[in-house]
Amino acid sequence: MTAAKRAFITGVTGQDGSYLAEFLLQQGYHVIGMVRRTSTVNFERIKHFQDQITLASADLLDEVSLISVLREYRPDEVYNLAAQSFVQTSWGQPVFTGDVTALGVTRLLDAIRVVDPDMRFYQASSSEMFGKVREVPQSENTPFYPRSPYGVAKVYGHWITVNYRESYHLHASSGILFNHESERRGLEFVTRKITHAVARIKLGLDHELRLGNLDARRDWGYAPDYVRAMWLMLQQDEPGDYVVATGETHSVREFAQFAFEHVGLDYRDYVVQDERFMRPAEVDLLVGDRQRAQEVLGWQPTVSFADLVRIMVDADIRSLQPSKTYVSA
Ligand code: NAP
Ligand code: F7E
Repeated sequence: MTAAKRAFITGVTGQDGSYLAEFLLQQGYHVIGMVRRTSTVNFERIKHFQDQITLASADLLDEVSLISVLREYRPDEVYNLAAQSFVQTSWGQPVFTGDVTALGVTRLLDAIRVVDPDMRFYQASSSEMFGKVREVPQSENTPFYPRSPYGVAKVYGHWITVNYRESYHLHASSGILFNHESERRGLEFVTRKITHAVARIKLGLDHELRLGNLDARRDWGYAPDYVRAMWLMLQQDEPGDYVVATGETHSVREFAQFAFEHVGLDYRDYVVQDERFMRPAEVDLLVGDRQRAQEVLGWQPTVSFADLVRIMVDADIRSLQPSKTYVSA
């Protein structure tokens, strides 16, 4: 009997890390999830399968900690999903964002190089690298023009991955993933902010939703589909870069409209525009060309935009229902 493959995931407590860990468990992997020290436990997204994975303590800011955990667990595959991932915060904390989201990638790649260069590596690159887009739709060949410290940090992470692949012959791949959402999305991101507010308004717990730019357009998919693409990249004989996207674009306004309509409400009665949520520099339009991922990896999305909105609104209503009962009692 062959031993189970070992996968090491940074960012396992995040949206994508939690779905990827579940996916890899289903594939028979031994999953090692890297967690950083926090004053309170932050395992909300992984608690339902926490007993099936190994947790390893380390931080992307600390290279020695990365070398130690890789030495201890000797994974076959390393998925780097950890980051300061909220674009808005990256203007307030640009140096910190660069340290984690950009230099953190070098620390992890170097740790692999030192411990065992045969480990396969996945870097969570982002459509934010396209920023002020040079062409529509965006593919692997579209030049980057990032519009935030986060986007700039991701461009660094992307190129250092390419550089270590070419310098040290690592099996290092970069997934240029467009926005992907779910019921596990952080509450600060616009989709979840909307669906959570819609649920609260429907249940009588709130009366308005304050948003920034309603005209920004994004290519939104469903996160569980996207973690499958990460895994497929590391199963290829050759490493590479892949755009992962639905190929459809919708505005924030349309997302809000669909979400309110799903519960029989009109978004115009509740959405208020608020300068506080506007960005110093905006990414106006993202839409990805996934041809390469479809042809080489055989990947395509399974959840439509309308279904994504419905899944998220329904999940938020379910999660808030007990508090409604409590409030109205
Ligand atoms: P997320 O929910 O914000 O999760 C980020 C994860 O990174 C969390 O587990 C967090 O740990 C961890 N982390 C942050 N700083 C760390 C550090 N210094 N050391 C170790 N761990 C650290 O992000 P996500 O949406 O799952 O995204 C996953 C990755 O894909 C990120 O790199 C993101 O930038 C990138 N990405 C996301 C999208 C998208 O649409 N979701 C699209 C393209 C690329 P704590 O729980 O302790 O905070
Ligand atoms: O914003 C607009 C905002 O914060 C989407 C991250 O996962 O995807 C994500 O980055 C759009 C922007 O995601 C509000 O101005 C309007 O145009 O949900 P978001 P993001 O910035 O696209 C990429 C691919 C990543 O890699 C990132 O890690 O929505 N918007 N009003 C708002 N955004 C927020 N957050 N809040 C608002 O009130």
